[in-house]
Amino acid sequence: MARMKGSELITEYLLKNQIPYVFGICGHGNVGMLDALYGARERIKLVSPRHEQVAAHMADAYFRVRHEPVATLTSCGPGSCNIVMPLQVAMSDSSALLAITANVPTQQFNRSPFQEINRHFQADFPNIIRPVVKRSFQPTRVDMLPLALRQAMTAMLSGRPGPVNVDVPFNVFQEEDEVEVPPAAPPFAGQRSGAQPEAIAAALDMLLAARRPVVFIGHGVTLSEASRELTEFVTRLKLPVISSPNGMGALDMSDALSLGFIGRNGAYPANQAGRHADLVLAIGARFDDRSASSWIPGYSWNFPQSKLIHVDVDHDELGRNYPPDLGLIADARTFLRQMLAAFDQRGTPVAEARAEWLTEIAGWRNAWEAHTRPNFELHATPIRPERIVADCRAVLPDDAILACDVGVNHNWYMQFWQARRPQTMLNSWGFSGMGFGAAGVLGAKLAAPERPCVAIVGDGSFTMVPHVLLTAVEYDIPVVWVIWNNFGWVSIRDIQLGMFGGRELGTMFRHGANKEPYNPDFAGWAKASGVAALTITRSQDFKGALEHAIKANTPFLIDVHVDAEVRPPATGTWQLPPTPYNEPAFGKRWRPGEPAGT
Ligand SMILES: Cc1ncc(C[n+]2csc(CCOP(=O)(O)OP(=O)(O)O)c2C)c(N)n1
Ligand SMILES: [Mg+2]
Repeated sequence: MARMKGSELITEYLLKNQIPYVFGICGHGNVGMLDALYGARERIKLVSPRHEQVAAHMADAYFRVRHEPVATLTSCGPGSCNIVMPLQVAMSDSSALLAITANVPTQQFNRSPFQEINRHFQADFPNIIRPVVKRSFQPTRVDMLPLALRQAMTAMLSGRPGPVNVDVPFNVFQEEDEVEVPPAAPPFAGQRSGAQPEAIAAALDMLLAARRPVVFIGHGVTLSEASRELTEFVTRLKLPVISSPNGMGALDMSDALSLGFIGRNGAYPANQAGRHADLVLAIGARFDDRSASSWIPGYSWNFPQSKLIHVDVDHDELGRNYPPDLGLIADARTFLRQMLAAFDQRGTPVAEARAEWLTEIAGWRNAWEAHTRPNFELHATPIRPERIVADCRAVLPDDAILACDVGVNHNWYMQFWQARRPQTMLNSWGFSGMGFGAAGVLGAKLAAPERPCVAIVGDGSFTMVPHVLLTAVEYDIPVVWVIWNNFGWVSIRDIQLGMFGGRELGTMFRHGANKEPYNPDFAGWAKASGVAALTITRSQDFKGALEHAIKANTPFLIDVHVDAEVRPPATGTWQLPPTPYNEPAFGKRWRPGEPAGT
């Protein structure tokens, strides 16, 4: 036991869990915590961006890259309300961060002091944040902190990870008590669950009997760090692999067995294999609407004609969208190890049984390549989207990290990016919070300082968090932002064109009597902030600019003017009932034999 302030105890507990950073913004509510961080400033670093949203996206991205958590710190009231959206981004994609929020002093609860949320209950911030975190704690005395901190850290990192909140009243930071720093939480993925042996045997029976099997991997495989086991398993059993965005790279996507992403903006071979499979083995994937063509049979999947084995650590995901024929509650890596061991014991050869299916898939792949590849070679003004994706792949090393933002720009990367390694492509998939990529790239770079970190950000998304420029300069974080500048919220404009007969309103940026396209001079804006910048209007110039930006090793923005009228080919669908989906106008579904390009 030692006598210490609540804020000192929190700081010591962060350090005990080897948390190197707090991303946070000051306010009168958390100055006590800042004071303790000042005392420990040689051991833990505060990074203070210009908006709380950015702090939480940074923490989320940091975890996705390292699988080690950091904390955020926000003040009472508005400051903490600003992290609701990014917390749900983390929650939807199972990413961990410890959100320390400040509250008003307990002595003033219910008196409606400055910034108290109290119309229904005292110091009610936990009620605001409750749906967007795994758990919220509100210790109201210093002697309640050790238990709350230990439980918070454990809840955040165990099972399916996610954000957790500790809401601390002002006085609890400041008051002292005789307390002990609790033991560190078990490290992330230190405790793993396996499947029942009988279920493993049954899964293997089904896989070996299948004629057209396919594996569908999601973030669960990435989180479980099962890349090696997955690669060995699918290579030995000759299983083609479809990936959700956050599963990308768990199997090197240049591998012949990798079919890419599925759904409206998936790759044709993935949708073809998904809808023609007789057995789908889904591991750590949840069949959300965008990777299941809104669950309409025959587009991406064909359940119940196809059999389903579904493996997940979270029982809530089994059967949410498709009832599995065999459900296994297990950690992905443990499951794969169990399957490999069981396969070794059986010694059944699979090569011939798979030949026909793999040949069929190769045909779909060839048709898709023949359709799409020519556009990757084209130079055009304004720049064709494929060109940006191709040049990024050509320039970036395999371990570079791509922080993707939201919008049609993201659809192109979903469809065509080849992630070579796990945890190198960060996506706000489940919640699609604009600003995730632009802000997250800062957290990614702090997590992997030696690797190039590039954000692909729409012009609309970037203008939601333009102050990220200042944080990169203040903390010397050499990231690259590629602004995918199409002068509008084009993904939403395309919905208006496709589903509402072209009644475009509030989706393009314009000014003046002639309604000319409008955006700020992004490069000028960056330079005014101390960030190096280039504007690219000719596709010939982009590759060199990106190479230059990465070599420069300084915060860098490249404003790239991209053609808003070239749409990614649809190979599945995405529907919003009851609005009719006008296929020809909005993402025409491509079938082989149709001409290249749009
Ligand atoms: C915070 C937030 N607000 C609104 C949306 C809805 N939304 C999804 S995509 C999009 C437009 C994105 O525009 P931009 O970043 O320019 O990308 P583009 O589609 O033009 O490539 C909007 C407004 C969202 N996902 N997140
Ligand atoms: Mg845009």
